Amino acid sequence: MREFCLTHGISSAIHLGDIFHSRIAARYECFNPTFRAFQKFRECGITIDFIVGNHDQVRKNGALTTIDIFTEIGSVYKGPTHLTALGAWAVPYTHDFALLRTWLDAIPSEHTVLAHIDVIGAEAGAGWACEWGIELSVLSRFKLVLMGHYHKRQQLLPHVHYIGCATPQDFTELGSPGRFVVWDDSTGEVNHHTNSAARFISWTPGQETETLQGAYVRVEASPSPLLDDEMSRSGALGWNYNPAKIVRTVLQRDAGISLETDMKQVISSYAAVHAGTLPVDNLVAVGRTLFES
Ligand SMILES: [Mn+2]
Repeated sequence: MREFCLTHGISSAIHLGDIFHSRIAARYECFNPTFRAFQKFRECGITIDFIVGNHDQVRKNGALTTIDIFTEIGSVYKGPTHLTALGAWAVPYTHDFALLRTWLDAIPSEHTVLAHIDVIGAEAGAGWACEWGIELSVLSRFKLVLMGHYHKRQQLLPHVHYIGCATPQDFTELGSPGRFVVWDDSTGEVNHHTNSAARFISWTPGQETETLQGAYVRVEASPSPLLDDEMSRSGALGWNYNPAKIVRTVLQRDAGISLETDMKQVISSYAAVHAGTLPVDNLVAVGRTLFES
């Protein structure tokens, strides 16, 4: 994304929250390259600012965050903040939805809102709609709303978007590429872009192997050393064998293991592998130039 900003003359980037998954601590092998990646924005003359997400908050009141040290690089928005140069407001996460409502009600209608918030009825995880947060109708009066938080790209209204996460985290994001958004703050135009972050894909023996390079792969087959070799040769970052079938096998052997628990183990093992890369989420670039996808 930094390269994209440089080649397209974009001077400002804003992270919409949830840089790391852990609320308490980030592993150094994860933190250091992530911090470095953001530092490079500044070194290239691009401002980079951060809106605090729920995963960035160590406690519910949001006073302490895992990204406090990012203030060395850019602004870290822990409360609603008017970004006067952009005519936009930064709105961080809060668990207190009554407070969130007062924050939003104080923002004039002609403004753009960049936020990390729950919207009732939006798709929070794969296939389940959020039952808490604010009503979508609260957002309809704004000029434009770009939100982080939920990983799936969603357009709730013509001008209200969850932009989609920049780094897919697990197999619930099967086939989905990492994303960012370019918002032209002079025309209001929004363009969605995909990036080169590792994808989670499904693969069946006999299919082309080019897509395996740099991907996390769910192999739709029974485990085999031959397929292990094929995954290694093809450059897959990690793989597993049709987890649903494995779960059924385990259940037959030991009725005490629940399907839910086993699936969580399968998914979290990939999340752990993936944590060694750059789990940056929800980036939005802000510029005065229009681009083609
Ligand atoms: Mn979040």
